[in-house]
Amino acid sequence: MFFRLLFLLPEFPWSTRDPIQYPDSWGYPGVPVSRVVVALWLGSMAAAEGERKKVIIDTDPGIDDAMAIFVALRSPELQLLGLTTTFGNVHTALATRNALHLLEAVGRTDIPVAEGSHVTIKKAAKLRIASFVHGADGLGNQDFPPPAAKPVDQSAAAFMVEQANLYPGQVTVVALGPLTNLALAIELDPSFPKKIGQIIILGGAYSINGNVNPAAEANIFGDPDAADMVFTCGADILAVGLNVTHQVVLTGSAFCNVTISEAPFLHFDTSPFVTDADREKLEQCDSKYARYLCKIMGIYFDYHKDAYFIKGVYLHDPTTVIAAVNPSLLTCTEGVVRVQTVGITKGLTIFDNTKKRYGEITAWSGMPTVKVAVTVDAPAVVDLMMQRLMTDD
Ligand SMILES: [Ca+2]
Repeated sequence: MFFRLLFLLPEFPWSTRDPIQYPDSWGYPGVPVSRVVVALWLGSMAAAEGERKKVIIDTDPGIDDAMAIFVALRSPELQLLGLTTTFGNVHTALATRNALHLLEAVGRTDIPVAEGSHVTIKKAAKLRIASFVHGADGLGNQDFPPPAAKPVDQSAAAFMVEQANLYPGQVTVVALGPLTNLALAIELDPSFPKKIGQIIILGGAYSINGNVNPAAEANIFGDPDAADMVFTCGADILAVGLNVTHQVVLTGSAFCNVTISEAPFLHFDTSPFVTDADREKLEQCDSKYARYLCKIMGIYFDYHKDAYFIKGVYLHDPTTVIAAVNPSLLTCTEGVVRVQTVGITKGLTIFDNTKKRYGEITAWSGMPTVKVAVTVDAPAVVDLMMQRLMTDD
């Protein structure tokens, strides 16, 4: 069928002089090569378009959110359907403003932004805001002017449900903040978990300490009830936790080899840390993405130096987007994740590998399994991010 359609294509003038034709043995004699080349090119373009992963990024920008959004915009593997906003690093209204601003800063106002919930799934308004990590404005205290664009007239949850219905089984939500909007999408449409293609969550700390306190990772801590709903909803879920993202470091100076002694609270092998000066490379290149990020990154480096004693920054959010761009850079295990919603361990993610039959029914028994990332090719993730950010469109 494909080759039959080639006869419908016009012939190039230069090829009519001496058209090269496929031999009869191909079964479709008489098709000029130039037509085949054009057809294959058109076919590959259509295939590339068809194969691009449709992605919604749920985000609370956030310096590493900005990096992650830029990586997504610069990745031909992804088609960014929209940004949805949530509280976390900043309040939701500021997250929306920052999302619109980031798209404006790199000329991508064609991407819609849908504002998410201002409160947790249980309507709590006492939110944890990380101004000490990302600055009071969430973007390195740069006092950027307000964006001209406005969010769409639709909630984040409604946008997610709409896109999942438009493209059943094809949409990936990359969740880079607390999981309230996803939980609201499940409440809005109980069939959402079956209609969404995949949910990739930056959230949890599996067998290591958290980053809010020893128990909890920030995004899960932000709305543990929503997180427990999402983890047990039955969707195809990949969780990328601190055990993985703490291995992926953007280095800060030419002399920033990180050693175990410099990072006493890290419970894993630090050998994957790259030693090149990634920040300097970004500063020296002229892409608009790199220029923007270098403006806002300072406070993020300061925080990591104070909190973790490292001269680099963890690439939490970019690693999670790259899990959508190239899933082969991570390996994962599968089991049931439940979230502690109260007490001193509020926000703790507990993974059951389902290998043991417990003597009694537990809160994990019979629950849907999710994938949890366990290893990452950290240098490859950093390289991919740098490659995407150091060039322009
Ligand atoms: Ca984030």
